[in-house]
Amino acid sequence: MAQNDIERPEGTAEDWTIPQDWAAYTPQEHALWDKLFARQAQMLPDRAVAEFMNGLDVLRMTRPGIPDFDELSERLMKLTGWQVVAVPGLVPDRLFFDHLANRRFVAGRFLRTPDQIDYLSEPDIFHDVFGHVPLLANPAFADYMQAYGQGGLRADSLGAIDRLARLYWYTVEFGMIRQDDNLKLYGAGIVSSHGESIYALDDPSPNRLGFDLKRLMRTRYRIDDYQQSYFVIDRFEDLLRQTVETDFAPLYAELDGLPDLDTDTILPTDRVYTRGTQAYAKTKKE
Ligand code: HBI
Ligand code: FE
Repeated sequence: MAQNDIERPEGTAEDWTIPQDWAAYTPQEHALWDKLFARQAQMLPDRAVAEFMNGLDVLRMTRPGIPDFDELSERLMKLTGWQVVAVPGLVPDRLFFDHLANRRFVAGRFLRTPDQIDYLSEPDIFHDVFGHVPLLANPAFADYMQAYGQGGLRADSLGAIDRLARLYWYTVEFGMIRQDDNLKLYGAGIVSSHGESIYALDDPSPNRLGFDLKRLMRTRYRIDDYQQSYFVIDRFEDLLRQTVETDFAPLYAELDGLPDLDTDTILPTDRVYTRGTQAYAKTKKE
């Protein structure tokens, strides 16, 4: 989803960052973070990619309470040169890419309320920090995120942000990976969601297809419900290498001549891990 038409809120810096103001979190908010954390930490060890679990550990995110961005940044800086900075909410695309290109991950500082435990329309601190930050401790993934930011700045000048956003969606947000012959989760949108962490791996509904950069940039996505297709990579290094080595400008031009693909389409050329029944999506249609 392109975010270009939003105005900078009062009290934010030129780059839209704000202080996290860690001391302002209430005991109730820390307790809600702990509850969300415990629920995911219990289920993810068998489901999430080993690098994600390792990130929680090396960043000391397993300690109770909402993490302090300064502490996270200090640890990340030593490991991969990344920082975590607070923003009030969604920021314009160009700025988002610019932060990534400079190894700054922008994170919401607000926490969902108890009645929004399972559904949110804007990324909160649990999604952004629990979901995204652990993998920034992994060198290949950390480099991929920076390369994505640099690619975003170029895509912006080529009018191709919507295409590139699909790459982010199907990797950083909803990506799956093959590890020791099993499918594992790494996308932040999945691992920060209790329901989707189960659905993405166990449910017979969604397609699970091999990652293919060009194919994926033709594929629409759903922002309002569980995904109908997930794309599976073999290793983070592949993602990084393809993103760095591919010249996106001719690719965008080529894609302009091809039709978009629906969220549930399977092509004859797809590497199919699971042919989904789409039963879940069908229950949502009147
Ligand atoms: N802003 N805070 C925030 N978080 C995001 O994930 C985000 C954003 N702005 C734009 C954006 N994502 C996407 O539209 C880009 O990936 C294209
Ligand atoms: Fe996200």
